[in-house]
Amino acid sequence: MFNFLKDKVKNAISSISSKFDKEAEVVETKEEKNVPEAIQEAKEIVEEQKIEAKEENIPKIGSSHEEAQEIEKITPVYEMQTVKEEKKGFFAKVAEVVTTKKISDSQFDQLFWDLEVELLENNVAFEVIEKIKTDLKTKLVDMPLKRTQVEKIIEDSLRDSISEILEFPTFDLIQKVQEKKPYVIVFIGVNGSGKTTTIAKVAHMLKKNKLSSVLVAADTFRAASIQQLEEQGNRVGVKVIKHDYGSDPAAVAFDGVKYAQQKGIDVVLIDTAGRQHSNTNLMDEMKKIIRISKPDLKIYIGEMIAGNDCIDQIKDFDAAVQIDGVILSKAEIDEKGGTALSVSYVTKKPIYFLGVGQELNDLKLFDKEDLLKKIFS
Ligand SMILES: Nc1nc2c(ncn2[C@@H]2O[C@H](COP(=O)(O)OP(=O)(O)O)[C@@H](O)[C@H]2O)c(=O)[nH]1
Ligand SMILES: [Mg+2]
Repeated sequence: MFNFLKDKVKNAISSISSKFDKEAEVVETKEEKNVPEAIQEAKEIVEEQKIEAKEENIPKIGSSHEEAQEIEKITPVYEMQTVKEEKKGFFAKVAEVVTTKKISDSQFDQLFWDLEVELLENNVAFEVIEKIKTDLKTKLVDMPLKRTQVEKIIEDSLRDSISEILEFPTFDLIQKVQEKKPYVIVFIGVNGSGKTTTIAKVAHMLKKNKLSSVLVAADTFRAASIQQLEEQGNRVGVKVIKHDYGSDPAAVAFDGVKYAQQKGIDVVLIDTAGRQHSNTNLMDEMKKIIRISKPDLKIYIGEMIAGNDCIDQIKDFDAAVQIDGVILSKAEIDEKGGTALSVSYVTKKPIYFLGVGQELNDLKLFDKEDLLKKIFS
């Protein structure tokens, strides 16, 4: 997960850098040198003149020992003279020609292509690529650069873009659920995205933080789902509220909330049936569950491996029931990682957690800094 920058994207960056070197227009600019550089240059001039002086003025004395002594004698004199004579001139002479290279807008598009392909293949959505591209353009196009700078500029720009994309307020579930009692969370998503498993992980996390919870089997669509939630409930050691298979999910949700109120349970976790946004009946049923249970938080569970599909689903569910945030499951089996960027940038929804396995502890807080470190280490 999130190692997409390590290999192929890195290669794409070096390839941009070498193409830049080959294809960019050469720009020669006069550059004023600063004082330390000027002094260094002055010393070099003195050295050159010393050599010239030796060659011109040294009397032809027989032994090399005498010759050396003679050089010793005349050198300081020459050095002083030269410095004196040239002193005024040094600073006038410090403008020197520097060769850099720059690329045009259309050249940039060509060069960026390699990186664009890699990002696309890593599930980075088109909109995100456009942002990365625009950010990078301001740093590369029409800017006179030395070849050695290019790779670093691209990497830094990419890091800044990603950091900006993943910028959302910190989320503290444990603190949040204590704002109200019972705190109601409904989990939404397509079939098999990991809703039931994630609910168990959340219940486990709450339990570890000494908060009680009840699971609600509002997925009455399949008999197996109720059973699956019960198994998870047993695994964590929390109660499951259920009705019969085929009954009204909104009624179960209502009962779950009522149960929590009566028993003083801290958090209600409502499991819902997987549905496709295109299924109007199921979407209406979802809206009913929400109207009745009045959740404090609506979390979309999406699969990291779903890539761009995940984004379209979030957009549609959000249009129907306004999602607060996202948990991306199966992050540990995703080699790419671009989905997180895409979800965050395109849907503007915060990513709360990543599901990183099937065990109860496999729920990791989504941490931007940690992620950036992993990507760019
Ligand atoms: N590897 C991996 N598998 C997961 C993760 N979360 C869920 N799963 C598996 O994905 C499958 C579907 O999960 P489930 O919770 O039943 O999805 P639901 O239909 O949305 O309720 C199950 O086999 C889970 O064990 C995860 O973070 N990593
Ligand atoms: Mg389920």
